[in-house]
Amino acid sequence: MSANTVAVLESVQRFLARHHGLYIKGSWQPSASSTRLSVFNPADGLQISSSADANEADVDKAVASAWRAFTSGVWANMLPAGREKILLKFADLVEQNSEELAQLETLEQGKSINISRAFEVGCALNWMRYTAGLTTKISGRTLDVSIPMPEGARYQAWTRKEPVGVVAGIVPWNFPLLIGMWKVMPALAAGCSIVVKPSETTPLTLLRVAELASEAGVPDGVFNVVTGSGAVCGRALTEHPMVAKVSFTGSTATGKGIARAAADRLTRVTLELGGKNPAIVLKDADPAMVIEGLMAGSFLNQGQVCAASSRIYIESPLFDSLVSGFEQAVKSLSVGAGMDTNTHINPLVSRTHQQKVASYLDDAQRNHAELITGNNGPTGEGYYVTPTLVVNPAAELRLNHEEVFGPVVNLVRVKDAEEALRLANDTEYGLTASLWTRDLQAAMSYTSRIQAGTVWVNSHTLIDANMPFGGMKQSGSGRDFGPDWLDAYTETKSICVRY
Ligand code: TXE
Repeated sequence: MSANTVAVLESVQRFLARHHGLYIKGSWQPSASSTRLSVFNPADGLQISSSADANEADVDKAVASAWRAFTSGVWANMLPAGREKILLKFADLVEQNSEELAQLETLEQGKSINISRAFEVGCALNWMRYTAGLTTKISGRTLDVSIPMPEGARYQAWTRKEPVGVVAGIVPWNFPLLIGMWKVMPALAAGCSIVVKPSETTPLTLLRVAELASEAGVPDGVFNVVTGSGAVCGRALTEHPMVAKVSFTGSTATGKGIARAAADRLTRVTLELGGKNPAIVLKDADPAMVIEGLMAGSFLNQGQVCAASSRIYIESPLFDSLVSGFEQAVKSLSVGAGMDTNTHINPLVSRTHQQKVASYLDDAQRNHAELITGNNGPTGEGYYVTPTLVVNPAAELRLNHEEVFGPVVNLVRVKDAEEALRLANDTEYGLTASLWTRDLQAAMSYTSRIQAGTVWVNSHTLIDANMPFGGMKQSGSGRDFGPDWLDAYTETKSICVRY
C-alpha cells in the first residue's frame, strides 16, 4: 500500500459490513429473494459487501409504495418551495457525507478517489442544486384561443405541467452516484415518485443516498431503491404497469429492449446509450491544448464514459508530432488502485468488463495493429487494462466501430477536414464529438455538420447541468439537463374555460 493511499473511514467500513436490504417506503426492507449479489473491490478482486438480488415481488412492493406516495399527494401536491427546500437539504446532507460517499464509490467502482470526490460527489452536488431550483420554475402558458362556437362564447386556455407519476430509474456502473442523481433529482423536482435500480456491480452509494433523502424530509415511499439483476429486477421494474416513465442509461442493446417493452404500454422513455465519439483535430489546432483535453476526454474514469473521445482524427501535418505527444502523455500515467491519490489510471469496474476491453486489444494485436502502451497495472487480481493508443487501426477492427468503454483510443491520420468529418459521422452512434481548431470559420461550419447531440470546440467531455445532453442516432432519445429537463417528467395538461 502506498503512502498516498487514503485510509478507509470507519463509517464506510460499517456500511460495507451491513446486510443491505431494499429501501422501500422510507426504511430498509428484507428482499423476498434469498440470493445475494457480491460487491467486489476492482483494485484487488476481493469481495467487500453484498446486496439483495430483488425479484418481481420486491419490485412490485417498491412500485406500489411509490404509487401510494404519488397518489396521496404528499409530495406531488406539496408547494414547490417546500419540495425545493427539502431537495436543497438533501444536497447539503450529501455534501456533509461527501467523503464517505466518495470512498464507497471508489471501493465498489474502482475509479480514483480524486474523481469520486470531484465528479461523483462534487458534480452530483451541482446537479442536485440546479435541479432543486427547477422545482420552483415549473410553468405552463396562457393561451388565447379562437374556438368559434357557440356563437358569442369566449374561452381562455392555459397549460399546466403535472408530474407523470411513478418513474423507474435504471442506472449503470460507470458513474453510479452521479448518474443515479440524474434520475432521482428531476423525478423528485417534478413531483414524481421514483424507484431506482443501481447496477448490480455498484449498488452501494445509491443505497446510502436513499437514507439521506429520508433524513432531508423526502416523504416515505417517494424515493425507493431496489438492487438486483437487470434481467429480473430491472426488467420487472421497467415493465411494471404502474410505472409511467423510464429513465435509462446503459447499453444500446438493453435500451432498445426497454423501449420495445415500453411501447406496449406507451410508457414514456428517455434513453442515454453508448457512443463512439470522434474528435477532429485540424492542422491549426493548439497541440498542447489538444493533448491535455483529449487525454482527459479519452482516459477519464478509464474511458468508461459514454461521452469519451475514442476516435481521434488528426490532419496530416499535425499527425506525427501529436502521436509523439500522446505517447509521452500516456506513458506518464501511473496505474494503480483508486484509493491511491497519486494514480491516474485505475482498474475497470469488473472482471467481465476487463475481459471485454482486453478482447478488443487482442483482436487488434492479432491483426497487427500498431499499439502504443502506457504502464501496466499492479500484478495481482485487480481489473487493470493498460492504457493504449491504437495508431491508424485497419477499418475492419472491432475497436474501430464498437464502443470499447475502456482506456483505449484510436489515433487516425486524415488528409483533410472533409475526410475527418466523413469518418467521424460514419458510425451508428451520435452522442458527442469535438473539433479542435483556432479557425472560427471552420468551427462554425463543422459543428453544424457533425452528427452528435453535443459538439465541443477545443474541449471534450465537459458537461453542465444547464446544457442539454443526449444522443442522436443509436445513442439514445430524449435529452437530460437544461432548463427544460423536467418536461420529460411532466405531462402538459390543457385547461380551457368558457366564459
Ligand atoms: O450494460 P447494461 P452493461 C455500455 C458499455 C458497456 C456495455 C455493457 O459499452 O461495455 O454497455 O454494459 C440494467 N431491463 N454502457 O452490460 O446491460 C443493468 O442491471 C432493465 C454504456 O453493464 O445496459 C444496469 O443497471 N434493466 C453506458 C443497467 O441496465 C436492465 C453505461 C445497464 O446495464 C436490463 C454502461 C433489462 N432487461 C454501459 N438489463 C452509458 N451510456 O454511459 C440490464 N439492465
